[in-house]
Amino acid sequence: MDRSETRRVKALPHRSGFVGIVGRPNVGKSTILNYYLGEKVTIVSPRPQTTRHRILGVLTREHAQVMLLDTPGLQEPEHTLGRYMLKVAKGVLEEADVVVAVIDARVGLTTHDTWMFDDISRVLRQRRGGSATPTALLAINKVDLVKKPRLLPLLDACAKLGLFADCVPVSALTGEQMDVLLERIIAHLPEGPQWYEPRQRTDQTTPQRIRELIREQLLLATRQEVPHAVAVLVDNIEERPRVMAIQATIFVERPGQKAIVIGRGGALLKRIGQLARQELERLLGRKVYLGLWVKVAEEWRSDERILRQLGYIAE
Ligand SMILES: Nc1nc2c(ncn2[C@@H]2O[C@H](COP(=O)(O)OP(=O)(O)OP(=O)(O)O)[C@@H](O)[C@H]2O)c(=O)[nH]1
Ligand SMILES: [Mg+2]
Repeated sequence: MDRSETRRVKALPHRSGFVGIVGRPNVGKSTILNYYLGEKVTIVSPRPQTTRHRILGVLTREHAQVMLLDTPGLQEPEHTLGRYMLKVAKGVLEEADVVVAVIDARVGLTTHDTWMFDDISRVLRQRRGGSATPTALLAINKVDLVKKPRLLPLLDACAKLGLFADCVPVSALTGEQMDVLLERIIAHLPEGPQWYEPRQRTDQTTPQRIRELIREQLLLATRQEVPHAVAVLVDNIEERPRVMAIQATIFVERPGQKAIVIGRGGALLKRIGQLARQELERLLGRKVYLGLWVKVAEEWRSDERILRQLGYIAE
């Protein structure tokens, strides 16, 4: 290595750390993670409260490893599942090196956003006493949906909050300014080693990814309260010579919801199964047979035993 090369390497230290993506439901947190990973690591839907877990997406670059953490949308919990989701999101604030708060450019700043900022500000203040110095960035997402003149006052208001090191208007759908956001994220990460093998993109197990892809199709195919009342459990995965056979149970809370999910003559469940199978074949890179059952588990969202069985509460 000659001298100029040594200088270049020194000028670019390797950075790594956890980046918590937080925000109200539906602002596009999961879309941001998927954009950077270039694949569907976490599911996305137009329904609020799509994400229910903390989901890791590892982005490996030459001089940085960014461990992106997708979180459930921040909102007042209405049941045990909601309390678990809030705990997960707040837990990420406690451990992230960089917090990316996301708001929806179309909606602007809401009271809920302000509550979230208060939470972020409190946690960061507490943590700044310690050895780590977390930084907060703001992503104003969905700018493809707003006209520039509307964006400027919002950007100004966000900058005036004094909480964020940078406020970046982005579109996770079109990719606009996403490189700028990533560059800002990396700039605020501490120096550190590569923690994950570059090949490892997420910490989710295959059954967890399967379950989420099936749930995604249920969210896309149903309306009103049904998407929120749905959970999926993978019962069995069997490697057969030409096909991977997957059996899964869909949980709903009421018999009426079961009827909706099944549809007239089983039509909706069949369609959900077909679309989920295509997603699973893409994920697993092989032919899939998917067997789906629908089961009513009354008020499962408030039932700790079922929540544990579904993996929403750690054992
Ligand atoms: N037009 C537009 N739509 C977007 C953008 N980012 C996300 N969306 C859409 O917004 C909806 C919600 O996206 P998600 O990524 O699931 O939002 P989330 O914040 O993860 O939502 P929860 O998991 O429910 O908290 C989906 O329909 C996305 O396609 C964007 O930049 N532009
Ligand atoms: Mg999400």
